[in-house]
Amino acid sequence: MASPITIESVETFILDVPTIRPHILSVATMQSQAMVIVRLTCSDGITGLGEGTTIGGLSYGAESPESIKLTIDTYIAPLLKNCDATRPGSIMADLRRQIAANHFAKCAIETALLDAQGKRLGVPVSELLGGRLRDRLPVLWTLASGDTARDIEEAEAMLAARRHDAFKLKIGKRTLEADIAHVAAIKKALGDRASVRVDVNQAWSEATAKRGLAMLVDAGVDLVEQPIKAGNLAGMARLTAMGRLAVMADEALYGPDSGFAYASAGAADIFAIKIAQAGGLGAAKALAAIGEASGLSLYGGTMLEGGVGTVASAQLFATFTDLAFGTELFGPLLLTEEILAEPLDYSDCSLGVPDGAGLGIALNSDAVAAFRRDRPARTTITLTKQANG
Ligand code: MUC
Ligand code: MG
Repeated sequence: MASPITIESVETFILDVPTIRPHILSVATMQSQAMVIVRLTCSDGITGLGEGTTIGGLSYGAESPESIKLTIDTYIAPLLKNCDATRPGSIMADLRRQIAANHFAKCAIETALLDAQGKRLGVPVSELLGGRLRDRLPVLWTLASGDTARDIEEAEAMLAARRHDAFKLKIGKRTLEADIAHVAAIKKALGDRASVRVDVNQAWSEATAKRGLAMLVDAGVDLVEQPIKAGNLAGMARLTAMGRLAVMADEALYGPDSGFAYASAGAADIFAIKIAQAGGLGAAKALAAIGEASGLSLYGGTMLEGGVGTVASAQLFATFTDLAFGTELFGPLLLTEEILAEPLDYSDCSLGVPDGAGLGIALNSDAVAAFRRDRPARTTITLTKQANG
């Protein structure tokens, strides 16, 4: 019998890459993004890449870049020793049994396992997940500079370049009146040329949300994302039942169980599917199935991952039947540096899903070396001017 293919090494490192402008959410202002990259090397010489990325350190969720790396190095990597690398499903089932929560870390590992297995079999990851139904995904852009005029200018440039024709606005940090004025001005400027949506990132009380939803409808907004606390399922159900504006659940959906609870309670019209928040690609696929079976619409979400996590998400979203609200897989475009060897294909308001084996991507080693948090410190030599005479 041939000896099994095992995982020989698990390398993790954090990349810190600046954003092209401050990205302002109700929970954090991002000036850079920290991405945990995982590289598995298997005994057949095949490598797999994965990414675990969150937003704003610990301000968005329970895992930070540092904790994702620590979880993988200290707890997951030892469990991968001697595992059969050709069976990603079985490895993930074992990890779920032995490690509670830590969804982002698990997602990074599952992505790397699937990348390696896809390369081994010569098929894209989408084909390991049931098979893709499309080769391109609609992609919106988030306007989050915090300045109305700048956001309109940014949106006009995107429309002119046909890079995006749908925009998500981050609100909830200012007063309701100030937020609505901001949203209404942007929608008025863009008119029917663009779909405008808002994401409150849980910042409103239910009472504010009730007023806010009516005002957003009047402003011409198409949907509201996670207006109130994710834990307030009954409140989300009441807002959804108002039927004024489509309500999307995001932070609430950390896996199939929460999806089932939300769907059964009628607590959303749309599910934002995020591979990391859900606990990996398999868990995200199950979450999407629950949404679809419940008659909800799907939306492809992001944690503003870089190229690796974005492509992993795209490989899964390409298998969805319904993607009525498109995706927000623009993460790499928010960063000043390209960390992939080949930039992704963003054109015609959409992203091309790579069709090479595995994820179909490789890292740009120079960019990785330059942006690794653990790169050797640069030496600054200070020359002191000698006093004359
Ligand atoms: C979120 O809550 O949706 C996704 C796009 C963006 O601008 O922020 C994220 C997080
Ligand atoms: Mg959101």
